[in-house]
Amino acid sequence: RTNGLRAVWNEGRYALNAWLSIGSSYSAEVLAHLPYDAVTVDLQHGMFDFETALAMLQAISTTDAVPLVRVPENAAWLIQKVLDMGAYGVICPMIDTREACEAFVQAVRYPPLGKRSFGPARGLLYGGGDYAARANETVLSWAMIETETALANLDAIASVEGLSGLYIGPSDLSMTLEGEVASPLSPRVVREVGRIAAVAHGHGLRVGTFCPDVAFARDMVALGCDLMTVMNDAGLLRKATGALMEELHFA
Ligand code: 3PY
Ligand code: MG
Repeated sequence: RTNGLRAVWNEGRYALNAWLSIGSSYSAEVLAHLPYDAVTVDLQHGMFDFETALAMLQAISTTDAVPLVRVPENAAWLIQKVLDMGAYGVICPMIDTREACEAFVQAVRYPPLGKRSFGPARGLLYGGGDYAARANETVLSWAMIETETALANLDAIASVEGLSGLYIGPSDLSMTLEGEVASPLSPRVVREVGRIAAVAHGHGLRVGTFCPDVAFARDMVALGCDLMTVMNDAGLLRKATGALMEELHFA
């Protein structure tokens, strides 16, 4: 199976990505049935375990949405496990240096490019018989840029061979640059986000980002962002329910 995100980009569109922080295969299935191009299972801040993540990935693959996973940290065993579960892309938080990025890419890629161990389990069921032969080209690797150190090492990180994209974490960028998560994001953070996008595209990488609100998402479209995550499942539930309560004059 090819990676549907590449087809989206070849059409000149940006991809819309859903973000799952709620550990439920049903809620994963509900969002995956909306016209999202990709759905990400968040094992960093999502409060659930591997078994639940597996069920969520199975639910996502009842649709054409591309299954992605954000791992809790840059550790080869974690990265390989979610790939074996059938993730077609890994988003790795807090990549600060070229060395960290190299270790990340090595965990995602089979030899000779990397050091991933063979045992693709559900990867084969999802990807098909030629999964392993094609994994190095189908599976996406996203390094999250969300610290001041990463901003200083941007070019070195972006030049790692086998990396697919930079994924921006505006909340942690705000924490690192401003000491708080301001809403809307400060001009300094917005400026750095623009710089990350330019460096990524300059290196032939894709740009992904989390968008806390629609206004920021519009700015990101203008910057040529390739993968946009606008709010997460919990935020959307809260927003829709709040809007309903207001409509009912209940609030
Ligand atoms: C951040 O904004 O820091 C994120 O990690 C978003 O997912
Ligand atoms: Mg973050």
